[in-house]
Amino acid sequence: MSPKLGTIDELPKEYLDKLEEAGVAPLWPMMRNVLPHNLPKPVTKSGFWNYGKVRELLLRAGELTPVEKAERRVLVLSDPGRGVGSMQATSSIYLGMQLLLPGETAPAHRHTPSAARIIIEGEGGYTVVNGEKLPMEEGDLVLTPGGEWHDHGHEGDKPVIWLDALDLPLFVYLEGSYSEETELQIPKNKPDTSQLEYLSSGLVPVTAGKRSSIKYPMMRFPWAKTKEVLEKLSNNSSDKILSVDYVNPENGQSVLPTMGFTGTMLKKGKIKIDKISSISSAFHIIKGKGETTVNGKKITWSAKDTFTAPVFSQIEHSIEENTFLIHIHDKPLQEKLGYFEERSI
Ligand code: GTQ
Repeated sequence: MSPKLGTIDELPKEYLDKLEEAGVAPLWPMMRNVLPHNLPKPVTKSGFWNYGKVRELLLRAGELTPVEKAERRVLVLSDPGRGVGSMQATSSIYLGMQLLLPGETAPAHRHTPSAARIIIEGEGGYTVVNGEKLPMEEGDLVLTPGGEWHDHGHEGDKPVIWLDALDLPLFVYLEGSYSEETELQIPKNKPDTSQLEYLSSGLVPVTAGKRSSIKYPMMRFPWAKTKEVLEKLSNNSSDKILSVDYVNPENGQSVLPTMGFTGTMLKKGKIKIDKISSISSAFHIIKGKGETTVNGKKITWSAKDTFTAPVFSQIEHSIEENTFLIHIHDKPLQEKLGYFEERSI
C-alpha cells in the first residue's frame, strides 16, 4: 500500500504564494484526483429521459422558436452529474432531441464532430449527406460523419423527432470543434446506398473494375433490417441478449471513428450483466418495456425513452416485454486509444 499523499494545508502560505506567482502547482495533493487507484472516478451519473416529457417540451419549442432562429431545434440531454445545460450526456457522448415541423428545413453545414440520428417519431423527414437523400423512418440510424455536408428536410404532415448523438464533447475538449455553412443541397435522384449498393451484406460494389473503398459507404441503416436480424438470431438461440454491431459494410469497422452503435434485443426476464467495462453508454429504447438498475439506481423505461450509464457501471435488467434498443457507446474510440477493458464481476 502506498502512503497517504501530502495536502495543500501542509505547505506554508509563503511557499504557496510563491508557487502561484511562478505559475506552478504541486502535483501530489491532486495526484489521486486524476489517477485514482484501480478504477476511474466518473463525473457522469446515469441519466434518464422520458420521451413523453421531452416530446411535449420540444413541441413547445416548435411554437416558441422558428427553425430559422434555432438552426437546429434541439433540446440537449444533460448528464445529471454535470447539471442541466451541460452538452455532455456522458464523458464522450452528446445527446439531443431534434424537432422538424412539416415543410421546415435545417440548413446545410458540416462540422468536425460526427453525428448519428435515431429516428423516434414521424414520417417524411430526411437528411441529405453529400447529395445523398436519406429517408428517416422510425428506428433508422442515419449517419452524418465529421466533415460531410448535411441538411435536414421534412415532406410529411406531422412533426418529426429524432435523437442526435455526436462525439462533440471530445472535439470541444480537443479545441477542435467548428462548423461551416453552405446552401441547401440538391439531392441526387436515386435511392440511398442501403437500398442500392449495400442492399445485401457480403457484396461490395465494383465500379470500372475497382472495388469500392469509400470512407463512409453507407449512411442509413434501416431499422427494419436490424429488427429482422435480431429476431432471426433470437429464434435460433436461447441467449437472453442478442446484439449486432453497426459496421461499415466494406471493411467491418465501426460506422464512425469514435462512436459505436449496437442493436440489441433483450428477452423477457431478469438479466444481470456479468461484466463492467470502460465504455460509457446511452441506451435508446425502440420497443419494449422494463427496468434497468445502473449502479443501484432503478430506471423504469418503455419505448422511445433514453438512459445513460457511465464507465464501469454495473447493470441489471428486468425485462417485462421483449425489448429492442440501440446502444450508443464509445468503444471504437477506446479501442483506437488502446485501453478498452472489460472485467468480470
Ligand atoms: O443536426 O447537424 O443536436 O450540428 C447538434 C449539432 C444536431 C445537426 C445537434 C448539430 C446537429
